[in-house]
Amino acid sequence: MSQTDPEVHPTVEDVAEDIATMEIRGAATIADAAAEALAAQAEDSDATDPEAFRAEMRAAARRLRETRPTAVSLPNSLRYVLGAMEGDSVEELRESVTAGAEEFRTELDQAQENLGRIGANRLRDGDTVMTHCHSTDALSCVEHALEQGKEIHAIVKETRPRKQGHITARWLREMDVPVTLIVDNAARRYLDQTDHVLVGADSIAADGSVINKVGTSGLAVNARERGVPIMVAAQTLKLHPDTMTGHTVEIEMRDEREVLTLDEEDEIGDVTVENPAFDVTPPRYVDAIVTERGQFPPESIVTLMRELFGDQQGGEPWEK
Ligand code: RUB
Repeated sequence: MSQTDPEVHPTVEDVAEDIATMEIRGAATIADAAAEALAAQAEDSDATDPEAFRAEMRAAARRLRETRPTAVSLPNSLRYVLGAMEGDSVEELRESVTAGAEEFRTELDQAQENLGRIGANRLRDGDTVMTHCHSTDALSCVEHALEQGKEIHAIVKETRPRKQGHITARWLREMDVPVTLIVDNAARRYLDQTDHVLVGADSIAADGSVINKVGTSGLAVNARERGVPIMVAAQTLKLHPDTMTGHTVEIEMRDEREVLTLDEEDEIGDVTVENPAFDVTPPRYVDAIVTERGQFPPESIVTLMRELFGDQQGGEPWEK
């Protein structure tokens, strides 16, 4: 935060902290929480003039933006809500922000539902899906397949180092899906029993590359070699507009202590630990990107991006 930045609301501070520490995690959930935090900032602001109010909103968005760099759903959410901000008085501005946040959150839920219905059509009765990490978009496809009366089985990768596979296993069990939990290294062996690899995405680049939890790219390469189709469930909120103009997606590097505790390091000796949270799966390893607007071969996702973002250029609303 710069010297001149106004104070941000405690809710924004708490949400930012929870996103950074992964209490709130997963691209869609992060986007939803960020929109809600902006609404809290607007509702409780005691700014008396419109410019002070706008400055507060920008400071709140900046604070949320700096938490995690890879999931584009976060800046897309902030852009949506700040883009809705309009009016001449504080009251008008406040109302436009809270209405924008509510609309965003409703659309997000709706998109996930619609995507789930489309993705479910790819799954047949009796299919086994292999999952990596925990994706609410991916699980929406399973949920809708079950609603269509299909029986689905799941092989769930543990997903080191944070073990988000446990969250996926819990959600699937709540849906009564039979779950086999495996360590990440066992994935190739179990691809023989898998009908679809089903993952989510944090960002999708204009060339159709999929940025998702580290390990996704290795899984996709192995799946392709075994002839297992790879399906990415990603609502259009995951499309990264900056990649249309040549920017790359920053891969978050997380704390080494997620991989190696101090005690473990004492035993091993001094080692360098690298802990990238995400990786990039090239489009040639992806069979379909399933969005709420239909399913796309990865190479054609750019047409959808042009339609959605047009020639969108220039700085972000929180950078003004
Ligand atoms: C989460 C992750 C998920 C995507 C999609 O990583 O890689 O696959 O965010 O999730 P982390 P969703 O646990 O590091 O946040 O479909 O819920 O948006």
